[in-house]
Formats: sequence, C-alpha cells, structure tokens
Amino acid sequence: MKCLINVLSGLKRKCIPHFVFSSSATVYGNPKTNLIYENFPIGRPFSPYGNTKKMNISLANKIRARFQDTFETEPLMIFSPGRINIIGEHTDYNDGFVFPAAVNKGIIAAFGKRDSNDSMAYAVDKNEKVKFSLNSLKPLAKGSWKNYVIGVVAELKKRNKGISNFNIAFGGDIPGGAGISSSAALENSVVFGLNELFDIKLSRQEMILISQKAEHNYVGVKCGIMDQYASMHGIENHALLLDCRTVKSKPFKINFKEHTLILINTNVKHRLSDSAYNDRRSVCETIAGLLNVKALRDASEFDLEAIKNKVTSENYQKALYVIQENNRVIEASKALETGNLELLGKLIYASHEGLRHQYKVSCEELDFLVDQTKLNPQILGARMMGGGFGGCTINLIARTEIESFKTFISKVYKKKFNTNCSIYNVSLSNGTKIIE
Ligand code: GAF
Repeated sequence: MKCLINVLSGLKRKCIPHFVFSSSATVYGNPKTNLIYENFPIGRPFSPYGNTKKMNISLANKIRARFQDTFETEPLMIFSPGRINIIGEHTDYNDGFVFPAAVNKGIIAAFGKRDSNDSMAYAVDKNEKVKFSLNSLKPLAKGSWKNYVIGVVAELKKRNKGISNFNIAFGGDIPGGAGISSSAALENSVVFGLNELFDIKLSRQEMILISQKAEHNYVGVKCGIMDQYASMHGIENHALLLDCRTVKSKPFKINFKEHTLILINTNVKHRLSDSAYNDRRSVCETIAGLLNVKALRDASEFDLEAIKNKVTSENYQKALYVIQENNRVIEASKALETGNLELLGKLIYASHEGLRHQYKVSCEELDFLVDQTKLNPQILGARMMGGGFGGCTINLIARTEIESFKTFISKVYKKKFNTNCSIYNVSLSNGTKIIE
C-alpha cells in the first residue's frame, strides 16, 4: 500500500513517465507493464526503483560506520549497482544496441555536507583519503579511483550546478577490472548522492551523461553509455535492450527457468586496455566517416564491402564485428521473446568469437574459460563481458550443472594459469537508489 501511495504521489508530479510493454513477459509469465523513467526527476520520498533484493547489507553497515567514525555525522546512503551485459559488446559507442542489466553487487557510498574550505573522499576498501577544493579541480594520476569522484564533481561544476563542500566514504563488492563496471557504479553513486544532498533536481538521464563525461574527461576512457545507463536505470529481474542512439530501453523480464547466468572472473586485467579501448573507438569513427554515416550503427555489411579496399584488413574486421554484433543483439532479443535459449547461447558464443578474432579485445585467460565451457553441453553460451583484456566471462548454464562446473573450472584454470578464477552468482537489480 505504501508503495502504491509512493507511486501515485510520484505520478502527480509534472513529468510523464514513458510506459513500455515488455513482450518477453508473455513468454516468462503474465504480461506486465513496465515503467521506464528515463527523465524522471529524483526526489524523496518517491523512488520508482524500489528495494534491491540481496544487496550487501554488511557492506552498507561497514560504510555507514566508517563514515560516522570519520565525519561524526549521519550520512545519506546510496547503493549504485554494477552491471552485466548479455550481449552487445563495443556497440554502445557506435550508437548501437546492447543488452545489459544492473546487478545486486556494486558501490555503497555515504555522503554528508562538510563545513570546511575543501571536500573529502574516503575509499574505505583502499583506506585512502583525498581532500580537494571545489575551485581547483583537475585530473589526478592516471588509474586513480580519485578521478571517478573528482571527475563527476568537475562535470557538475562545469554545468553550474550548485554544490558546496561534502564528505563521501564508499566501498564496493565488485573488484575493479572485473568488467562489471565498478567505475560506472562509483560515478553514478557520486552524481546521485550529490544530486540528493544539494537538491540539484537532475533527472536520471542527465546524471548518466554527467557520469559518462567524467569518465571521458577525468579517467580518460572514451566509453559509451551502456554502463552508466544500466547502473542507473536497472530494473529488478530485467535486462534492458538499450538503443544507444536514442538512449531509451525496453525491459525484458529474465527468467531462464532451468538455466541461469553466472560470471567467472579471470582475475586479470592486462595493461593498455584503456588505450586499446580508445583506439577501437577511433577506428570505428574513422570507418563510419569513410562510409559517410553518423556511426557504424547505420552501416550494413554490404556498405562495408564497398569500401573494403580503403581500409586495412584488420580494421575491416573490426567494423564488420560491430555491424554483426549489433545484428546479434536484435537476434538475441527475439530469441528471448520466443524463449529460444539454444539460439541465445549460440549468439553469445558467436559474440565471443567476434570479440576474439575480429575485434581483438579478448585475452588468453578469457578464451580459455570460454573454450572450456564448449566441452560441456549443459552450458549453452559463454563470452567475455565488458571492455575486454581481462575481467569476467558471462555463462548461460543449466542450474543443475553449476556446482560441478565450478569445481571443474576452478581446477583447470588454476592448473593452466597458476592463479584462481572467481565465480559470481548475481541477481538482476534495480538501479542507483537511496538506501536506509
Ligand atoms: C566498457 C565501456 F565502459 C562501455 O561503454 C562499453 O563500451 C563496454 O566497455 C564494451 O561493450 O565497459
């Protein structure tokens, strides 16, 4: 009842939500109307994003306690999730399609106002603190967590959003470099927390663009919008078929019944992944220019064939991968609508092949994990996830097979690389939100 009142009071506000019908629900349960509030302003007490099941409560308690001990006030608490991506890798910055979902792991951040001439950020997991002045913000050493926080603050200042000094303490339960986007989760937690603390009245859609710009300008990665979008707009038990040109999504209820998704972390992150990422983006933009289209999203294989002799064969393959991967995302959404998990699995495997041989963003450890799944018919599909060069694979596996596969893969991975892989079960969660 309380929830219904909250929803009605939210609807009374002047903006109009965009209603989307999830056709997949006809396959996985009763047809259901879902709400996508991309431009909904944020404000207490209304949150259309509800509670997130199985969030890490002990982490939240730890972050709150550290904040209280350090800053001696009661914090505003935010949870911002990481994301998985079923299919559609390196398509987002080509204005293409992706299929991510927010998960119940991510960043928990505590915020409070600060009566001082500077602000302070405290990374609890690293036990590191940084003080900074809001009037002289600049990127710090490359690779530092501080750039994610300061970058968001700088983007808010650039837009003349009225913020004053503040404290933040944060920690997470996804390792950096795992390909689950702890970076977008952190950026979103900062913009969401400051929006709330200083009553800036940004919509979720405005916030994700600020997070993305922070990553471009302070972290130095020219990322697309997938991670920030999924983390901010996630819906419990749903994946989002996101059109990265319109930045609007269609939620698909995910219930794979006898199957489920698990993540396997290689626990490696190879050097140069950021520069390789930016290089890939620039290749795609150059080829889109040659094709005279806005982005590779607008090109077909036929179009690409026509300029084949104007590009290197390596770059031809990269552009071809993007065009094919975009098509795979659409095929995957149809497979989900018809409940065809075998087809979904095949598309996931094909995505990995493209990332490995055409786009060349995989690595030995990821390829090994994917190759091992092919020995097991109970695993329908597997592929690397995220930017690549390390991090996790995502695996579509029969539930009955999980325990024996975990034992198997842990053993063979350790034998091959003399290091452990980590296995995560995740549930699909709501987007960035205030927690009690
Ligand atoms: C990273 C980026 F941040 C995303 O925008 C996306 O490009 C992804 O790599 C690859 O699909 O996570």
